[in-house]
Amino acid sequence: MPDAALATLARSFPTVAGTPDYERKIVLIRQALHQADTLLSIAHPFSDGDALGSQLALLHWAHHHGKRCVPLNFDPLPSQISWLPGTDRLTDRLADGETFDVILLMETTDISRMGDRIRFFDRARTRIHLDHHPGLRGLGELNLLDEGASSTCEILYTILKDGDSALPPDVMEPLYLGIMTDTGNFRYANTTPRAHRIAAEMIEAGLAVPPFFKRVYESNSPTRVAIHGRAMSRVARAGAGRIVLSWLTTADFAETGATEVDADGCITHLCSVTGMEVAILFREQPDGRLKASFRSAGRVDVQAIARSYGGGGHTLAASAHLDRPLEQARPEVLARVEQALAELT
Ligand SMILES: [Mn+2]
Repeated sequence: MPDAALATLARSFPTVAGTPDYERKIVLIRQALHQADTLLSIAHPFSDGDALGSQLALLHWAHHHGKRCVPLNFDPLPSQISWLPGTDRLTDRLADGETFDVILLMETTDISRMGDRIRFFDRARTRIHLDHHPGLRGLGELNLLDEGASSTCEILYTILKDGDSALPPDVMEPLYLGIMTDTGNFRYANTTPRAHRIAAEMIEAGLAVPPFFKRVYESNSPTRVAIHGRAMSRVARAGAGRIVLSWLTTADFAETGATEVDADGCITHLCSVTGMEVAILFREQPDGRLKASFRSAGRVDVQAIARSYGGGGHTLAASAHLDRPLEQARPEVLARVEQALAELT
């Protein structure tokens, strides 16, 4: 293939797995990584298991190959993933004028979330963009945007797993964590045969699943369990059982000693109730405002509801902040959700 055609292919997006173009890109990215002496990676704000996992896997892979690798990461990590080896190497700054051969933009998702962090994109000669979110634009000279992949870690695994030999444990383990957390422990719609095959390869190579499950899903503090219990104890239904709601007050946080972070995920308990179409969790915030979080089972666009209150999110998960007390907001929001349900055919 002539150089110009190869460069056009390298920039193109999205790329469909299993096609010759996909295989060519994997080879091109591998070559670029092997040729580089210095690598930089960057994650989206408040990195999750997939963002962190891909950064740490690249970090350890680079060290095995004698390369310098700097993982840029700017925010505190949730305790469920902060135990991964290598997090002490994360940094939020670069030396003035330091440049790199390659920067990897992995799991950067929506570029608007990066803020002024995009200034770091220019610190390298070659940009490689790996992601699995739909509808993204390729930002690199080499783009592998694979909407069929469960996670960015799955894409990175395919790149780093070159030949029959297994990846070293310190490269494989963060990749497994990224696939596990992005698929909700192999439960969500992105739990594909490919994701399972890669997990199977890792288990064949000696990865032990139970410690990962324990560290990610069963390492709660008592205060976290207590605040979740408060939300669960108040579970109520409305709209003929199709709306499931609960709430947390500032008194709940004071009495249990729980933090805002402890309360994360409370709404998933509401989603487990039979017949739920929309789950709503109200949380009184330390600043006196009220946060309303929404989840949809699939038929109601909760992003539209959140947006009507100045919030946002995704079709199936969204939130908004309201400047009124719980007693006033609760019936008002319920009425709006009931109206959205009534509009369903
Ligand atoms: Mn992801």
